[in-house]
Amino acid sequence: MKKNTSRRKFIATSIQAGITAGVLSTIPKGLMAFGTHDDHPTFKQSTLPYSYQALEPVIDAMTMEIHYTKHAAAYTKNLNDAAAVELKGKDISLENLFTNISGYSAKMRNNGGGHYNHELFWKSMQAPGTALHDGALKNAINKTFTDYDNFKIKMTEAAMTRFGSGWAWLYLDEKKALQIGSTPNQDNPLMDVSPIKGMPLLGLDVWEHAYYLKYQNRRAEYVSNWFNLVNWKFVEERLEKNS
Ligand code: MN3
Repeated sequence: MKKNTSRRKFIATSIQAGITAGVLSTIPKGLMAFGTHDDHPTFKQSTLPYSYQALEPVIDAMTMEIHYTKHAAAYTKNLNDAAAVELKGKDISLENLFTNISGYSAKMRNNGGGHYNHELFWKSMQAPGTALHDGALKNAINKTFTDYDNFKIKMTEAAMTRFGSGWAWLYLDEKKALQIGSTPNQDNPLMDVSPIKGMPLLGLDVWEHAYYLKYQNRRAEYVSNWFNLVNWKFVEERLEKNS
């Protein structure tokens, strides 16, 4: 697919330049100026694990569709544009890149974070109604925050005190302890620029684009309802993988 696309682009550009298709077929592949996007990491949105309607009534279908196909898609596209310039010849994961994100452009920081954070966000939700079950995650939450209700209060506080756009996080700090905090814009705890550092387990998007159509300015109501969407099994798997 990728090769065909770059060849089509090459042909189109070459025809514009007045080169005939006959000449084209004699040019060795290695000399083609196009297809440099094969030399840098590329990023793809994963398919949503549910329909746009699946999270109703907590998050409406229209919000999900716009959020996934417009906002999140734009982060992924812009990340790929930044990668084409800044990651040429590099084979690096986003998680590794974030540890030195201060060495890259604001475009890389904002869109790399935007892509990563949303990929995590989609996977950490499911149709409403599944409570936190007994197991490793519940034990860790109880140990750190006394109980689930207190965890919810702390996470809500992080979401509500984040001024403007950003994310609230449940994350594992460098000592593998559970922590709650928040970051502005599309930053996350993996970034060297972040004041809170560690591995994100669960992220809550508090950008207005995540809730405005249904909740308008009522962030508190969105946050409170959002807890009913959390895919605790997914969060527990991340905890176990990173402990
Ligand atoms: Mn968002």
